Amino acid sequence: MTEQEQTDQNLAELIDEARKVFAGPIAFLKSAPDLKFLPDMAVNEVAFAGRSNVGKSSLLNALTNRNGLARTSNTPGRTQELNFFDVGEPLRFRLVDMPGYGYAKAPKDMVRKWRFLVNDYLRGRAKLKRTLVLIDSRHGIKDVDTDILDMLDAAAVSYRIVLTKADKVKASHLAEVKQAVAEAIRKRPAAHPDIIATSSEKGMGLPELRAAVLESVTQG
Ligand SMILES: Nc1nc2c(ncn2[C@@H]2O[C@H](COP(=O)(O)OP(=O)(O)O)[C@@H](O)[C@H]2O)c(=O)[nH]1
Ligand SMILES: [Mg+2]
Repeated sequence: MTEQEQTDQNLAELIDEARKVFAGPIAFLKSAPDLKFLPDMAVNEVAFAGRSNVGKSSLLNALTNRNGLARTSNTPGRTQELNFFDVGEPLRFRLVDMPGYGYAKAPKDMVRKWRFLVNDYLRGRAKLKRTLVLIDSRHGIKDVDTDILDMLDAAAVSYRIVLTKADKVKASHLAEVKQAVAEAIRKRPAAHPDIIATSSEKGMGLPELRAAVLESVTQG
């Protein structure tokens, strides 16, 4: 087998295992409105972050094939707490749904809140292996996203960009946004270089994202 064939086979196996893990038991554990309510650090964690309305709840539901796992809503800015979900039985890892930021009616407050979150939760959480930062495929990285990426870099919190709602743009536009985002994160120290484009509506990129989540929690 060539090296490339080996790499392809490993990825295919990871994707297959990730599919099974995400099809298995996943349960809401708890909401933490405040950092003193955080659960124990029993297993590794992956956090989901992004602007309000970016499609975070939809993506969590699509990844886990569960419609009501994370509440989707058309009222942005409502989720204010950290929501923890247990994956696997026995427990393998946790997904963490973070509050949306950049809600139009209170951008300053949200950014301030995020500064606390990054510094107190994300930076101090030894079991947090990666934060997925969701970016809308139609808009690319906005100023408020840049503020969050700056905080993550400063706090040395490993993150990876996930494009959402890819079905809403033409393939040519998606390629341009991907290129622009790749360029924007190239020199960012805590950014993973690979970007995954997804659509919760059409299922695009979901097998790859499940694999990326599994990979990040499996290391160390
Ligand atoms: N076309 C399309 N719409 C989406 C997708 N993901 C989310 N949406 C829509 O975007 C809006 C916000 O989604 P939601 O998951 O509640 O965003 P959140 O605020 O980040 O949790 C809702 O109206 C969703 O139906 C997607 O992949 N494709
Ligand atoms: Mg939501």
